[in-house]
Amino acid sequence: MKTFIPNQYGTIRLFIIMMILVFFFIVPIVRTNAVEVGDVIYFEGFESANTLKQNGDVTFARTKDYAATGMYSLSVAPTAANNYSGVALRNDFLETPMLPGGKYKLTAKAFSAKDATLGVRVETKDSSGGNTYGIVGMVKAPLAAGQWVDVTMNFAVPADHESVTAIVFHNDDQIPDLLFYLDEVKLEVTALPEPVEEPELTKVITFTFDHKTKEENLFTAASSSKLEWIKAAGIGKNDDTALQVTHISGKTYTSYDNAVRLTLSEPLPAGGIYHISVWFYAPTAGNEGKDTLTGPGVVLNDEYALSEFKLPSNFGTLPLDQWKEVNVKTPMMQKPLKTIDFRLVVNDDPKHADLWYIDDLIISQFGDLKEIVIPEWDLSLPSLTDTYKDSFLIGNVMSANQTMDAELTAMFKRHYNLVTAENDMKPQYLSPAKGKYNFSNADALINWAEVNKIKVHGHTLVWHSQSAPWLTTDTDGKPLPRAEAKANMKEYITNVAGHFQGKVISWDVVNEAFADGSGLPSDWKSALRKNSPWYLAYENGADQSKGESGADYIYDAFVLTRLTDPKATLYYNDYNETELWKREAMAMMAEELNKKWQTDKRNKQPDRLLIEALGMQAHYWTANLDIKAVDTTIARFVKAGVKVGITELDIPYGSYSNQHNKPLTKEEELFQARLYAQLFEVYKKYAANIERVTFWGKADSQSWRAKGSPLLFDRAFAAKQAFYAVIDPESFLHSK
Ligand SMILES: [Ca+2]
Ligand SMILES: [Ca+2]
Repeated sequence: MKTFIPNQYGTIRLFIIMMILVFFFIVPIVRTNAVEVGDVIYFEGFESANTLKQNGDVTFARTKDYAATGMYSLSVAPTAANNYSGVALRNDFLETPMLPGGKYKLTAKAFSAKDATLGVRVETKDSSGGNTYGIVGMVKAPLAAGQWVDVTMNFAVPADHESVTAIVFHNDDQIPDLLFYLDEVKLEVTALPEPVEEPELTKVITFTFDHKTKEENLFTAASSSKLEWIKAAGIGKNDDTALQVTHISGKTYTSYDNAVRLTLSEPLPAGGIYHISVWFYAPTAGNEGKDTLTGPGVVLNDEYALSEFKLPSNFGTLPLDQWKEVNVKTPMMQKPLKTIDFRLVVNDDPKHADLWYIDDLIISQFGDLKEIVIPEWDLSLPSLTDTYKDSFLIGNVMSANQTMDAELTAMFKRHYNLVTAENDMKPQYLSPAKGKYNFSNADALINWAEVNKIKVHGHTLVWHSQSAPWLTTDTDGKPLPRAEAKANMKEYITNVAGHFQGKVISWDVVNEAFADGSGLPSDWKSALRKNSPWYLAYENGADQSKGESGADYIYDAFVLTRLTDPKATLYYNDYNETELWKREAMAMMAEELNKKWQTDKRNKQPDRLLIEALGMQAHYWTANLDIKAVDTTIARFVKAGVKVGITELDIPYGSYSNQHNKPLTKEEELFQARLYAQLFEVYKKYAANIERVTFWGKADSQSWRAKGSPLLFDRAFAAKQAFYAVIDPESFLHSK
């Protein structure tokens, strides 16, 4: 409903000016909460700001290079390493969010200087809280070189879905060096959800901070603050009591350190959605010299790493000397709600109050509890590492923030004796800028591995993707001169491989150096990814008369790593490794560089290879996994004299061009399991040559290719047929 409400406090003069505006320029309107069909709930032309958010690995900025209208558009350069990177219109940043049961029309103008395709998809949480990617809406827009193209997507959000997460503009076809521009992004309501009765709020718990003896065991502060139950006239929101929080001078402002935690005497059950209302207050006195205070907000169950448990998603600010309400709805809790932390969101002193109060906390439950399956690892299953203890190591990925999960840790120790950091050891995280190294996440993971007697594989040192520009590129985005890139590589590898020396058993020294090609190369160098920033920098100043080329970075990377950490096994790692041209290129490279190393003066171990192992990423698809090609590839690598590692194994259902979106049927699960069994038959045959088999993910729900259900364990963490296929491939194939 659109209503015109003149400013009742305005003067007559202001009213006249407003009337002129009404007639000649704009109609000032006050929008009520109600939305109508035809309302535009989002518009971005990038003229004064950008409100689209990062999604995955992407560089994006407002630019004057091109514009569909006005002066500005948004340039977006996503990685080609995955199909989801790009920019997102996040629903939680919309003042009027998209709702289940609603229908919407997205329009945008898109541009690319080269022919390309642009993926646009809707991401939601379905009725059980699982993520969906593109099921609700998906278009693939062809972008003709040099033209602004209209992109339109009409979609309906199913009424049974829990929520809408985002609309994402992404590099669906994983086009290398994709650079596209967006302008005039608009989201319109085309149908409203059927009105639903708001479920009843059941009042669960209230605190007014007038019962110190009852409350002081429930509310605690960590090391940075102290708490006091204050009783003074008018101090509370509606009464004379409030909980006072004082920052202890000199202590950090980091996360929980500076929060107040409520530990519920009885956790609120899983399957519920809860409403939390609480009031915050910060007085001027005690907060002198501060910047604008950021927040406040709450964090559920100590989950500081998960954005969905940090509420509200838009924190805003806390004005001094005014009570401010935080009024949030939790997601459907998959685990019981045990703790709620109250805090000002930022970790830096100027934006965080030193003296603040909370009062009138009310926690209620929305509607009835839903029955949910709480995923649980079954530790009575046969162990993967025990099964393969005489054959090879069995690995999986972890991230630093997962190491706090005791149940996950127990499961990991049971099935895996090797860990690869899914992200924490990638160059962009370890060294975002020259001279800057950040080892804290990686060290947390490595300490966890050490405590649990799990070996660590280092991933990865030299890669064209997810690496900070300082290594290879100048501030104008041009390749550095060869000598400078060489010096940077030396600095990086010496620092990083030096830091982890003795803590990793092996390194992916160079990752994915080959292009996406075809046809047998006569020379492996001709098959390299020529637009890799490392290749370009090494080419910049290469003396061709001495046989130098961009390809030389590979040999340098291996030699530098060997000299820095002589004990580590050195891998070259790549995907599509079973394609004939690529396996040949990989093998030829290993053969040539290993031969070169034999006569290198720096080589103190004449019997040892430089590239000791070739990593087969093994990111397969059920529709076209060719078991024979896997066998042939391993045989070819063995012939090259190197060891083999299966480094990132997963087999989502379907194919790259026909991706699966639904849970697997019994037949589909069996089909996938047979492929796992056949693969492991091959791996066992070559056990003497295979160092390790690493899976890329633990449960289907946690996979980077989750929608194809690619792993051994399902969303409830239950063992799938594929697990039993891996445990005993021969019997499995015989019986099924
Ligand atoms: Ca514009
Ligand atoms: Ca009170």
